[in-house]
Amino acid sequence: MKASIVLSTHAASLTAVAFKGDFEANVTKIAHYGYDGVELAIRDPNLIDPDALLSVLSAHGLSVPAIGTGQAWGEEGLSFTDPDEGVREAAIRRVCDHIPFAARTGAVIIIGLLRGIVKPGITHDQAMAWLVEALQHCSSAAAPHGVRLVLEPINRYETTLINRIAECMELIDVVGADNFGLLPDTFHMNIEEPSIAESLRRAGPRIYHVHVADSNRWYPGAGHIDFGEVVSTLRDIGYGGTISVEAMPMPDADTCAIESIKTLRPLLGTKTRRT
Ligand code: LER
Ligand code: MN
Repeated sequence: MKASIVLSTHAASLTAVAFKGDFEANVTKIAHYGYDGVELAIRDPNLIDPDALLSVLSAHGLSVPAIGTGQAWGEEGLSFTDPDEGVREAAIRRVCDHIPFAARTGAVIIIGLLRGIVKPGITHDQAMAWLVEALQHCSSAAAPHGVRLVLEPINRYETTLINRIAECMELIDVVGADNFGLLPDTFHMNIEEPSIAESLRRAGPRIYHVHVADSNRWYPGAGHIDFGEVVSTLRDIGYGGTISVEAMPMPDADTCAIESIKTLRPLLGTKTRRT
């Protein structure tokens, strides 16, 4: 298993992103702290220069295991479940626009807050039907490029759609695409799941990416989640992907990154050198 940390390519209002702003300076620090990769939070892929980003990343030997899309919801209000058809279509287009860079980097595309919420006047069934339609569309568009998508169960205080792993597993069955899986986030799981280990076991091979933060959304080690159990459970179920730190920059971004890797590295094993 590898370790990454979330880095936004632009200034962002998302609170659980430790690094934003000067891309090269942040990448340099993250590599120096001992991470294998960076999860890139990208509001709009049309605003990035993929060649420039990749040249900085490869100079520092960092991979891109995942692309986060939530800023399109946070900053622009795009979602798969908005009552306005134009907004739903724009959200689908936005996800499809991420496919070329995801194909180049091998990143999974994360559907977190971009799924939306059940808006007033809309039934839960209607929102779910729009969600399934959007996920089927995006998964089919991504499949020929070898790109995978993941939906992240998010706690009840942030969305009314898919809070728990079990709900996401049902959704995965309904969507019916091999390149569509699940992203568990320990912060959300600590709120919603009776047992984090048991829910990870239930999700098994459909886990394509993992987010970690402690119970207080600070760095792993700052709260009461048992990361030894999280990592050993992931190992037991054969997870060989990346564990990505998505935590608040508390007490500051650098301490968050340093403390996170201090907790995770002994659990994950030595950093594998990229050649
Ligand atoms: C996104 O990965 C997430 O976990 C949400 O809570 C956004 O903050
Ligand atoms: Mn998350």
